[in-house]
Order: sequence, then C-alpha cells, then structure tokens
Amino acid sequence: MMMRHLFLPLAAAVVGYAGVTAAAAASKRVFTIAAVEPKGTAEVAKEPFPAAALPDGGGLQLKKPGDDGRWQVSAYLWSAPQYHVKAGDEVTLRFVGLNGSEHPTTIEGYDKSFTLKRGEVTDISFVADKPGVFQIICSKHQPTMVSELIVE
Ligand SMILES: [Cu+2]
Repeated sequence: MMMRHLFLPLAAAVVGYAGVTAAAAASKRVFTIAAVEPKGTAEVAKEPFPAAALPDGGGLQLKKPGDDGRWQVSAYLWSAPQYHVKAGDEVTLRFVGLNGSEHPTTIEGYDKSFTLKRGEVTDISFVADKPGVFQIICSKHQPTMVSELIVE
C-alpha cells in the first residue's frame, strides 16, 4: 500500500519531465556533406606498385605508374563518417559534389534517393522522427562511400 502511494506521484513527475525535455531538445540541424576523393601518390622506384587488388565497387581505385613513374591510389568518401542528431530534430543534409561526376545516393530508413553531381548542391530536409542508425550510401562508390546518420 505504501509503495503505490509513492509510485504514482513519482511516475507522473517522470512523464512530465520527459515531455518537457523532448520539446525543448528539438532543434534545426544543418550538415554540409561533401563528396571527396583523397589521393595518395608515390614513385614506383621508391615504393613498388601494390601487388594485391583493392575491393571491387568503384570506391577504391589504383592507377598504375605512368610515363613519369608515379602511381596513385584514391578513395571516394563522404566528408565525415557519422552525423548525429536527436529524434525530432529538423535536419538538413546539404550535399556538395566536389570530386566524381555523380553519386547516386540513398538515405536508408528515410526513403530519400537522389543523384548528386559535381559542382552542384542538393539539400535533403526532413524531421528525424525515427531513432536508429541509417546508412547514407552512394551506390557507385562502394565499399567506401557510406556514412551513418545516427538519430538518438
Ligand atoms: Cu559516389
């Protein structure tokens, strides 16, 4: 009997507190997500061309030594591996095409698909109403061009 009297007011206080917190925490979030292609180069006389092939999928590329004796390795990436927001936030992901002619992209879980082109900006705006971890994937440049949208 004693427990019930203590529990009910406590539960009401917790529910009230959670409601206030959720309303106060929602905010507008904007991230710039650039399509980038960092590169490394070396002289074949100093560093031999790698013997092993890189994973398929277009995200990683090896170029054999040219007339100048230099070889190159590159990777297509989004400019950060993870983007964190809170559930209920109004989110704008501002994609900017720097490297690569185009990037057919999907944001899983939020039904967003588009093709980002070099020299263009594509804004994707939505309310992050589903908590979880969602992949931002360019299908042309795997396995490297994938980042995570984390909704907490
Ligand atoms: Cu891509």
